[in-house]
Amino acid sequence: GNSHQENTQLKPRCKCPAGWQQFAKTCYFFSSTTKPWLAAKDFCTNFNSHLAIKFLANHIMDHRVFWLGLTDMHTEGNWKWVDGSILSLSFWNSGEPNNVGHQGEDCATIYSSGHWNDATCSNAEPWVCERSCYCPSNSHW
Ligand SMILES: [Ca+2]
Ligand SMILES: [Ca+2]
Repeated sequence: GNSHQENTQLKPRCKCPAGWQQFAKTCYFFSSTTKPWLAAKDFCTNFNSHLAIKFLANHIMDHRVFWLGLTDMHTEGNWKWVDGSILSLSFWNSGEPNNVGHQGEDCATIYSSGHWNDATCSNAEPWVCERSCYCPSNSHW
C-alpha cells in the first residue's frame, strides 16, 4: 500500500540547517575552528542553538576535543548546563573536575572517549552547537 507515503505527507520529516548533522530530531554543528568558551556559546546563540548538552560521544567522528554547554563559572563546583537544566548525570574523566591553574577551570570539554574535563574557559577549542530540527512548513529561518 501507500501508507508510508501518506504518513510522510502528514508528518513532514524535520530538517537541519545546511552544514549541520542530524541525529534523530537533533541537529549538531561541529566547528572547524576554535574559540574560547564564551565566544563559542555566542556563536551557537547566533544560530538559534546552544552549546551541546545532549551530546553523545559516538557522534564524534574524529579525535578532537569539544566544548560542552556546561560551566561552573558562576559558582565554583556547581556545574550547570547552558539551558538551565541541572547536572543529574555526569561523565567526568578520572580525577576531573580538578579546577587546576591560577585561572581555575570552569568550562567543560568532552573527549572522543565521551569523558569530560574541566578546562580554562579562555582556551581556544572546537565546539559543538545543538538545536532541535525544524519542520520546513513552519520554519522561521
Ligand atoms: Ca571550576
Ligand atoms: Ca581539568
